[in-house]
Amino acid sequence: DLLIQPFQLAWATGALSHGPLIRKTTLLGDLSAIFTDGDATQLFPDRPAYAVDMFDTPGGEGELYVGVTHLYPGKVGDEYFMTRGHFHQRREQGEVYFGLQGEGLLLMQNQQGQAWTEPVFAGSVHIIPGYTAHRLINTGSQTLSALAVWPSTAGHDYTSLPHGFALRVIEKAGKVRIMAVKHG
Ligand code: PAN
Ligand code: ZN
Repeated sequence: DLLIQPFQLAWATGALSHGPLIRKTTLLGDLSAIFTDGDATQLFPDRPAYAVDMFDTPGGEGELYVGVTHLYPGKVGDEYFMTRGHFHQRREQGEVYFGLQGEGLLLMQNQQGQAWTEPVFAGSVHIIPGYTAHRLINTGSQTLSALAVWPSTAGHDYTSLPHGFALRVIEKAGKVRIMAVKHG
C-alpha cells in the first residue's frame, strides 16, 4: 500500500483517533502519597484525576511513543490536581510536551534537586531535558491537555524523588502560588 492513512489528533481537545489506543486513568485515591493533604484524596478515591491516551504502537530502541494527558481541574485541600510525576528510568532520555488546552504548569526538577516551572497553554512547547523529573499541574478551571512524545525505552521511575518535588503549587486568596517546600 503506497498511501497509509495517518493517526489523528484534534488539536483543540487532544482527542486521538484513527489508530489503536490505550487509555490509563489515574484516580484520586491512587495519589494520596503526592498531595500535602493526602488523606483528603480518600474522600473521593474513585474520582478520576487524569487520563493518559496513547497510540498503541511498537516500542523498542529508537522508537517513540505519542500520548495525550488530560488532567482534570480540581484541588486537594488548596493544592491543584497534578500528575504523579517521574524521572525516566533511562535518565538521559528527554521528552517534549505540547500544551493543547487549559491552563497549568509543567514542573521540572533536576537530579541536583533544582526545580522550576513553565506555564502550559494551547500552543506552548516544552523541551524536557534528560535527567529531569516532570509533572503537570492544572491551575485552571478546565481540563488541561498536553501532547507528549518520548522514547519508548524511557520508562517511568516514580520512586526516585524520596522527598517529592521541591515546589508545590497551591491556590491562596484566589491566586496561583508556587511555593518552595522545606524539608525538616
Ligand atoms: C507522560 C506522563 C503522563 C502521566 O505521558 O506519563 O503525563 O504522568 P505520570 O506518568 O507521572 O503519572 C510522560 O511524561 N511520559 O513519559
Ligand atoms: Zn515522562
